[in-house]
Amino acid sequence: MDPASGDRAALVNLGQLAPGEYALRCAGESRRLTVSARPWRAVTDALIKGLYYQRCGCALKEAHAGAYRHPACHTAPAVDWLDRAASRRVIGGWQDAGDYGKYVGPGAVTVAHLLYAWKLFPEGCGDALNIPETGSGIPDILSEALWELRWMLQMQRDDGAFHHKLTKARFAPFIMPQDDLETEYLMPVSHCATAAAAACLALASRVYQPCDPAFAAEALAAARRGWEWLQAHPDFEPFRNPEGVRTGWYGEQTDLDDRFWAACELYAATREPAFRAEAERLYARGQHLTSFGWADVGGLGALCCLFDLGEEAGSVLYTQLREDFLRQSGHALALSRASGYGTALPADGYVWGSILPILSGAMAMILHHRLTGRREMLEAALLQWHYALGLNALDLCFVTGFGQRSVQHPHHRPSGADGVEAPVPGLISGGPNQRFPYPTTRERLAPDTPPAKCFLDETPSADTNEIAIYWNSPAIFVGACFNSIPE
Ligand code: 9MR
Repeated sequence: MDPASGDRAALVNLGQLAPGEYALRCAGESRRLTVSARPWRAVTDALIKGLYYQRCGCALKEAHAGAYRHPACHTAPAVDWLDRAASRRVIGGWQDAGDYGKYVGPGAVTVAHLLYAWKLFPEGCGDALNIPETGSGIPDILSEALWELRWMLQMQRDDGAFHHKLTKARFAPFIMPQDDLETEYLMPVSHCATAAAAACLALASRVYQPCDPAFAAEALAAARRGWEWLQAHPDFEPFRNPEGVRTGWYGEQTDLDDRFWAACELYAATREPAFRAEAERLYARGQHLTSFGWADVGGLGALCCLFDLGEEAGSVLYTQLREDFLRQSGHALALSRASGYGTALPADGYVWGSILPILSGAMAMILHHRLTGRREMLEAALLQWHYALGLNALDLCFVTGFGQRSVQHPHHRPSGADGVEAPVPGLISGGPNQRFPYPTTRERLAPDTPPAKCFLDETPSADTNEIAIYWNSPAIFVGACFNSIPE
């Protein structure tokens, strides 16, 4: 019994199959199976390319985007929400999700997933993605991340703080990005955005040092200025949408996890003991070391300590943190074992964007395996990847453009407005959401619909079927891992 779906699930062992095409028949239904040694390259590459399709401020040319080409969008100067006389051009970045907003914290997390995917699994990330920079000598995944990083630098205010977001006052209707001409505003700064940007830019300064030293220096200087602002503003103030603003909130209860991540990355980038002391102090406040999402970034700090700094991090940030990490990541395995589909989410865990905790669990188990070699961790992590690709109660591949049954109507403005029948490929849907559905979704589902089936493959359903950059990115991390496992 699978508690989250009410399904009876069974595991069929097909034994060893030679590469080729097969049909699997059961109870009058038939599915094609492709068996190959490297089955996930194309989908992982497409997930990276999916971020290219989210690029803002530039034309997507036919040579790279095919039927999904469009002219440049969002090139007008942005106005400061708090000082309407002030405006400046802020160009680039990725559109966050199905809307055209750009948000610093979620962008920082997305970039971090890409940079760590590349650091840990370079051979798992394709380098022939047909983006404008392909063939430049810089790996495509790093070029794609730079698109966001260069935008992030422009989101910093003179005093070092980062604006929380660059959005309009309201979400656009379902129009193409180039037709979205209303004023974009630099919304107020926030503690969480500043700390996440500082962390991400410090990480980027190390990653890009060999290929773009000028950018690396600029990124580190910006990270330091962000950190100085945080030191001068120790009291956390949650971001709130100003009166009249209805775009994404990304509100948080604390910035301790963001500051922890920033202290770790700044220590890794500079080796200055003050950053380590601050990271140790923040770690002692308690961190969720297996959270890798936009709201809780403790796991990114752990990634930095365990896999970049290693034993150099010292007894607290390595030895003790490692033990803590192994214990916390054991939770994902227990959840996976309790699920009929092996999904590392409890029945009451189907939130908006349930794909995120599921893929976060996969990341935690992958890292656990890397630290200990425990095989069952990797096997359970693989089940989360399978979940994303179709081993789930909806019998649906959540990545657009892949599989025999995949999401067709994501809540994604270009997919809805471009006149092309198929959605933009390589985007992953947030998936079932039982906890905070729209009333309109609730109405369309039977009242006893089990959590793992609270999903509508319908364009208006942002609550179950939106896409987001920070859902693509953990999938890229996980895909890159499984691409690089030796046969
Ligand atoms: O991913 C966010 C999810 O965790 C929240 O529950 C939800 C409602 O506040 O918002 C999600 O983020 C959305 C953001 O606010 C605006 N852009 C689209 C995002 C994905 O749905």
